[in-house]
Amino acid sequence: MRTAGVSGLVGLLSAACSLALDFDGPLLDARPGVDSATNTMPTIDALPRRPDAAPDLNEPNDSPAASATPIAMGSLSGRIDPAEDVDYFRFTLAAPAHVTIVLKYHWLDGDIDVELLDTKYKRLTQGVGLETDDEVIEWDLADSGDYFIKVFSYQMIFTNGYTVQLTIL
Ligand SMILES: [Ca+2]
Ligand SMILES: [Ca+2]
Repeated sequence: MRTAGVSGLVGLLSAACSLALDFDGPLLDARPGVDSATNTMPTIDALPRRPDAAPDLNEPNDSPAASATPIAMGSLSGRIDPAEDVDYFRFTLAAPAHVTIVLKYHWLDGDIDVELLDTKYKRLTQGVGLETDDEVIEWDLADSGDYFIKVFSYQMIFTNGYTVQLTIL
């Protein structure tokens, strides 16, 4: 009985392990540039970089309080480069509004993400999709004041260009 019980337990554990180690499905955390066999990243210099990348005319915009780029209804283009770069945009509401923020970029060139921050720089929501070209945020803002859009690269390891589009309704 005791031997059979242990054997049964081993069987259960084996079944659990084989489930946990099933790599046939899609990789949930696949990222551009990641070697799926070793799960390692190439060096930043080896990552794809557009040779014709234009400089980011909105720089410096690394601080929400001191240097955020003003944005109104419409679009602005920017670039995360170097990978540690963070870009802040500021828009002002005079009354409650429904805002839509679309971050347009090519995911295969480098994964970048977007966040919406409130008047005190606290994150309200984020767009951090995997393996998609664009991030979309929709949010209802109840108070007037200055709000902030933060654009940055996943784990600060990618460079990429983007367009951020703001709609206020
Ligand atoms: Ca930038
Ligand atoms: Ca910046």
